[in-house]
Parts: sequence; C-alpha cells; structure tokens
Amino acid sequence: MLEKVLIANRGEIALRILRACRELGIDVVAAYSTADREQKHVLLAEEAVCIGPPPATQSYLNMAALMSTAELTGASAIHPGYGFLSENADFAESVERSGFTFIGPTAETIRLMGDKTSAIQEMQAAGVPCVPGSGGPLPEDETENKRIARKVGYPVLVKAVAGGGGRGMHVVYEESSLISAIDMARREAASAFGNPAVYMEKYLETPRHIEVQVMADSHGNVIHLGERDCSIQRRNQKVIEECPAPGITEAQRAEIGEICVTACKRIGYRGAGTFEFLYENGEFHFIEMNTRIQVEHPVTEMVTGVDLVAEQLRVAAGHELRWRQEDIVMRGHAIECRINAEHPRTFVPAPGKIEKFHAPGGPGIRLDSHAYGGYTVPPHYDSLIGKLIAHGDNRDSSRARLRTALSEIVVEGIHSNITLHRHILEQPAYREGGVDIHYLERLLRTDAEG
Ligand code: MV4
Repeated sequence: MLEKVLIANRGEIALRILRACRELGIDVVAAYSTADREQKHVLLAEEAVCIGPPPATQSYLNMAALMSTAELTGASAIHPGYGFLSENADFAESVERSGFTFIGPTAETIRLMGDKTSAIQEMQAAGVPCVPGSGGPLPEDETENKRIARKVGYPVLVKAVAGGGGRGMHVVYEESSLISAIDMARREAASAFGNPAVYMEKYLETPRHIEVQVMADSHGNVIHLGERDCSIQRRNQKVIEECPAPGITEAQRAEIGEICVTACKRIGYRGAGTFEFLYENGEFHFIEMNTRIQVEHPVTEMVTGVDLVAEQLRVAAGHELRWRQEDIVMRGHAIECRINAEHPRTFVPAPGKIEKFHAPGGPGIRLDSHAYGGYTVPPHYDSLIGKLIAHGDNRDSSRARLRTALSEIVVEGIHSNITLHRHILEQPAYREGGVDIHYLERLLRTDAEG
C-alpha cells in the first residue's frame, strides 16, 4: 500500500481523503494555503506544509510548490481531489515524471478527455451513444458550418473544445444567428481556455443530467457503480444529487453501465471516472467524461457500499479492484444536498465565521463537512461548506430522512442555502422525481414572481 499521500486540496474533500487514508494506514501530508491553517484536515494530518498565500494560483494550483512538498516530506503519491489540478494533464504528467504516483488516470487519458471532441470521437468509436453533432472541431468556412448545422438540425449548441462545465456555450435557433454565435464562442473559448476551437451538437431542450460512475484498476478490471441524477442545478452548479436516477430500470442501468465499462477497457482507463449523459425521451447521450472523484460521490457510496476514495487509493497502489461487477448491488436510495455559504436568494457567496454549527444525525445520515463552530469560511475558494447525505430503503424514505436532517442542522453566523434545500424537498415535482436540468431555475423564477 501507499505509505504517505500528499493531499493537494482543501475543504470537505481533503478531509474525506484523509479519512480514507487513515483507514488504510496511510500517513497524510496536508498542503495548505495561509487561509486554511485552521482546516480540520490540516489539524488532523500527520504532517502539514504551508504552500503559499490564499489565491489558488499561488497555492492549490502551484505545481512547483506541491511537487517540492511531496519531495521534502517523502510522500509517494498525490491525491488531487476535485477542482484545482485534478484534471490538469500537465500536472499529472509532471507528478509521474518525478516518480510520484498521481491518484487518477494517466496524463494521456486526462488529455484525451479534456479535449471534448477527441473524447466524443473515442466514445463514439467505443459504442457509447452520443448527441448528434459535428463530431469534431468546426472549420473556419461559413458555408460548411451552415451545412453542418442544417444536417444536425436546429436548435444547435456551440461548445468549446477545451471547455466543459457549461462555460461559453451558445444555443442557436436559426441559421441567421449561426455565424455570429460561432464567432462569439470562439472568442470566449480563446480567452477562457486559450483555445478557440469549438464544436457543435444538437441542442437538447429539456434533458435530465444523469451520470455513470466507473472504477478501474491497472490490471484491466473495470466496474460501473450505477448512475446518479444531478439535474437539480443552477448556473451549472449542482445543488442536489441522487442515486439511483428516478425511473431508470435495472435493464437500462445494466446496458448503459456495460457500455461505459467497455469504453473504459478500450482506452485503458484507471481510477474513478464519471460518464456524463443527457437523458431525454428514454435515451442516453454522452456529453463529457470526468476523470476525477466527484463532489457527489457519496450518494453512490451509500447505495453500493463501496468506498470510492479508498478504492482510488488501492488501485493507485497497483492493487486489483476489491469488487467484481456481480458484487455491486444497489441497495435503497441516497440524496445529497450541497450546503453552500451563500445568500439564500441572491446566491452571492457569504464567507465569514460560523458561530454555531450543529450536525444532524440518525439512521442513514452522513455529513461530509470540514466546518465546525468557530470556523471561518475564507472568501478565496468555492462556497461549499458541506454535503448532507441521506440514505433510505427507497426514494421516499431517503427524502424523509433528509428532511428530518435539514430540520436539525444548525449553521449560524453566515448565510447558507439550507432554507433553499428545505424548500426544494417540499415541491410536488421534486417529490415525484425525474425533473429536467431547468427545473430549479424555473422554480426560483416562479418563487420570485409569486
Ligand atoms: C448540452 C445541453 C443541451 N444539449 N448539450 C452544460 C454543462 C456541460 N457539461 C454540458 N452542458 C449542456 N450540454 C446539448 N447538446 C445542455 C447542457 C446544460 C446542462 C447540462 C447538464 C447539467 C446542467 C446543465 C445546465 C444547462 C445546460
């Protein structure tokens, strides 16, 4: 097993990684910024090294500082968590070149999936159902682009090849606005990602966002762990996630899961990964693959009983997966609320000192949080202060447990979105399940009007 792991992250995921390491008898080095001296994982780590000032560019994104901290402390592996450097192929490459283990797939895989058109081409070739589209970067030629759009069929969506996460996308409803939309998307892509390349897809108007969790070792073993529904989102930020996705049958799960497993085998995937799909009219359409552990991984853990972070550590150490596909049994249902330090109506981040913090509890309740009474949420990073997860025998009981937990939890001193979560869970459409990706924004609009 790995002896010492450097955690190149902060917040709840750093604490989650520390806990998995503890269980496996691995020492951890917390690499932290000066804004994060009082983080729980920093206080609990065997070693902690300050890597720079609060701005992420000078700390959690500072590759040289992270590498020399690994060197100095004798860590053999680096866990990047999510965000920051977790999907940076150059970082993964320099980690491996310096003789450390990057806890994730190879740099080559990260690079392949980071280029959204090469990812789609690879997945299409592997038999993964994709959204109809240009199948590659758009050419400069205007006539040719109009021809492609006509063939795909309006409305179309212009996306950045180096994008992901929804930034710089443009919906085009008719030919008269196509060329200016492509120009705009190119300029935005160039400034946001340093790459002006864009591609085109059929715009699906009311899909659900359903993603499939996979896990692979370095011996060619790959399993899927079912799907999550992440449709409850606002401005590309997920708010509530659940496992399994309402209405997806066992047969559909097995079919899409096996397709993802086959694709992973084909590309020599290693570690935890997620296939993102848009689901509309009973069909899955691949859009992107994430090559990291995701924020919402706990709902899958609760339902499958698999510790995904521990499994990441094991496969990074070269071990075979502890689970075969037939061992994976989905039991019950889990729902996760992302608790953010933000104003409940304006969604403006609300950093500051948490004066009072009380965790809920009881059967099926899990709280993944680095927060505590007296902790100050710094203004420099994302506003996630914790994830509240409820597991139950079925969707209704997991929702009932989550409601109870949301009525117990106390966060005082800062604004949070807890009231929003309580509100969403009461909605008839939410109770029904299976809402589309625009549901939350529609609800907020009607709330504001009413
Ligand atoms: C789409 C789409 C509709 N049609 N692609 C946004 C995030 C990025 N990962 C992909 N996204 C979308 N791609 C086609 N062809 C709608 C979205 C989208 C979305 C997707 C998942 C979750 C939330 C979303 C919110 C707005 C738009």
